[in-house]
Amino acid sequence: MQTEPLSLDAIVRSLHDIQFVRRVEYRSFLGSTNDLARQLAAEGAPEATLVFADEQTAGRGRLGRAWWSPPGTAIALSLLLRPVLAPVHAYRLTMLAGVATAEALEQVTGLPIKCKWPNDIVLEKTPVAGRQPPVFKLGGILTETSLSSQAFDFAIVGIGLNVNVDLGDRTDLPEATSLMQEMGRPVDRLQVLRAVVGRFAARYAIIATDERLREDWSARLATLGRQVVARHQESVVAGLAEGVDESGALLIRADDGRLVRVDAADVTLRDTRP
Ligand code: BT5
Repeated sequence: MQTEPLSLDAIVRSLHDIQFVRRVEYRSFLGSTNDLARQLAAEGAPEATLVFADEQTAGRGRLGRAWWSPPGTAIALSLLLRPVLAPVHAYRLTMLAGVATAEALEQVTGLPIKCKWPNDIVLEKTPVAGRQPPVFKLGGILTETSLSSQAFDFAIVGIGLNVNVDLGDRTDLPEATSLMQEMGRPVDRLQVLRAVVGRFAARYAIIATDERLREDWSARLATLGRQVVARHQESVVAGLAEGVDESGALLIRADDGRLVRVDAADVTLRDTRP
């Protein structure tokens, strides 16, 4: 397994021709890159400050869930942004990060990378006869925002990716995979980082006007056109995932014909075998 730590120098060098990044903060380990980015935002750090950690000891997912980023093998990064965007469009940041990351991973590995509503980066594998194709999680996105008087004060887009992570011992994460596991060899983390930041920068430059963003994201959503179950707290909606609206909500055609708009939930593919 490749567990080489990176360094500030190596990261800065690999991003040298991507004009977007204005400051890089590298830590060999820290709690959560999103937390450090938030602290830097409060101290006035500029837009496009990149925080990168070789290991996170308290990486976070949504709803206070834990995100595992073991040393020297994963990507854990946060981008501090100060978007000129109406807060109602905040979800565009997660869509953008999803599309950019999927495009970047596909470019580096040639694997067919998909997104999974609302914030996952996944690999879809060949279906077993008669069953929905299995979806394996390669990474996740955690977008956090701070608003003041109807505008963004700042936003933080956190991206966690299993690049060379060995999930062999994590039997509690049966639907997780890594690029190394799928490629059968380690993948250069700097190459992945460079591709992700490059794709993100290109799309972020036009975030307010990018009319293809929702379309490109929808086209990559593993769950669309499939029978799904969306669960959030006590509520369960089952049906056909028909699309996503402008605000990123999932539109599910329930079994009784109603179109239900789902804002926040965990979605699983529904097993429709008799
Ligand atoms: C996510 O949450 O998928 C968002 C993860 C974002 C992580 C990045 S790393 C950089 C930045 N700093 C942070 O502190 N966070 C961001 P969610 O959809 O809630 O999924 C969390 C669930 O994924 C967990 O409850 C586990 O089941 C599973 N999980 C945890 N670690 C995993 C891993 N390394 N690979 C695959 N699945 C994992």
